[in-house]
Amino acid sequence: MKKKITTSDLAIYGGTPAFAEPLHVGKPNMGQSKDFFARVNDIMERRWFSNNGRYVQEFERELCKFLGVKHCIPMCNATVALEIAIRALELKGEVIIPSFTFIATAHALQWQEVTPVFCDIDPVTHNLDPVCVEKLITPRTSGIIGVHVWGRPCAVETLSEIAKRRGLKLMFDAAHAFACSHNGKMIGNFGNAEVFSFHATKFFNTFEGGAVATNDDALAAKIRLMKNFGFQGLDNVIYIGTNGKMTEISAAMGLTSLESKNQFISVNRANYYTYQQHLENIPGVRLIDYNDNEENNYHYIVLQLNDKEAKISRDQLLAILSAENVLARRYFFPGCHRMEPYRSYFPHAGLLLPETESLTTSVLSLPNGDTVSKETIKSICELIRFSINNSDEIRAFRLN
Ligand code: T4K
Repeated sequence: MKKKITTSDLAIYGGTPAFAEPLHVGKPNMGQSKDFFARVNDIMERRWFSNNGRYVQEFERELCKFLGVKHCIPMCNATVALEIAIRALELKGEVIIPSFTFIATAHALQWQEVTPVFCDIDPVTHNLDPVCVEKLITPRTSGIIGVHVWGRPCAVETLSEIAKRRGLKLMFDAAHAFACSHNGKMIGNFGNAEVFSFHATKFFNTFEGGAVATNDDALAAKIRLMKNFGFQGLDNVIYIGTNGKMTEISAAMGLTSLESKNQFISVNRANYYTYQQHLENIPGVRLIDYNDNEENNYHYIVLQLNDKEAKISRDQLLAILSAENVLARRYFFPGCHRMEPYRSYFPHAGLLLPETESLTTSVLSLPNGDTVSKETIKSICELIRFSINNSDEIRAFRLN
């Protein structure tokens, strides 16, 4: 990064961007490519590419071992995995979910004509607020899907108690939470089922991929059939099914990624603390916390901005950083309830979602992973510090 000295050096005013190349949030983590290519060569030689091949089976065994769960069924992506789990659990009518999530959580329900009912979140954990959940239960409610946002576990026990007492199914969208734990138990073991994403942008990837984890044998058997068109045996279809299968190449990537997961975590963790250190004492800026007594993947570096204290809005900061080639992301702006078709179906949903509305305008995800050096982090933090310390001048210059 070149030295930024004055406001007029900022790229929003025509200065050269601080970074020559874009710094992306979500740049994939990669294990050892030689181990991956060895597996790929084997796949090519044996000409077995899909349909529960050797690598997918091995991947499933390794996942189960790591998570301490009975079943962790690999799939082509988490969205299809969610759809299959929702169908296998026979969710119908209404299902309560947070609006503060990636749109896939809502779409997986709506795609099957189940209505997502958007619930507000706890401003501290960013996860479903159980008090709001309880208020939204109606005779049409069949389940709750909590999302472990940023890999930080939902209020698992309270949600389980509510689900049990009200006769509801409980699922978790654990797309962010691979390699995270709750009360010493790995995520993947809670509710009726949990769904991981192994998308390229996730902590742990199989290019595209996902999995449904469950300790329920009957549910797992049903999910296995549903992800393979409903086939039981060669010529016998017993359920409506779809194609949710993971390819052998993806499983090869998964096995390779698994071998490096501790390395991914230690890099992410070190980066997280470097950000913490360099963002200290900037007015209105804090990073989300992780509970160091649990397993975390530290994949998400989430800055929360108090615009009154910082005297600059989240979107102004985003514009400044983007111009410098720091491509931070506003996950999950504007919230599912403000996206179609939900904003047309429920135009007033925001009135019941004050914490969601506030959070979607105050958080910013920053780059992480092994392509982000300590020096880069320091420079990103300096840009943030400079922007906030000089917010009056910057605003007067151009931003509104
Ligand atoms: N539930 C939750 C809570 C989720 O967050 C997600 C996915 C799902 C369910 C569904 O999981 P999957 O069906 O995808 O397995 C990205 C991802 O595509 C999506 O998987 C993820 N959540 C979401 C949070 O982020 P976009 O629309 O932001 O993607 P895009 O193309 O803007 O890329 C994100 C960033 O990553 C960019 O800065 C570029 C960078 N990138 C991306 C790819 C694919 C790379 O550097 N390399 C790459 O290969 O959705």
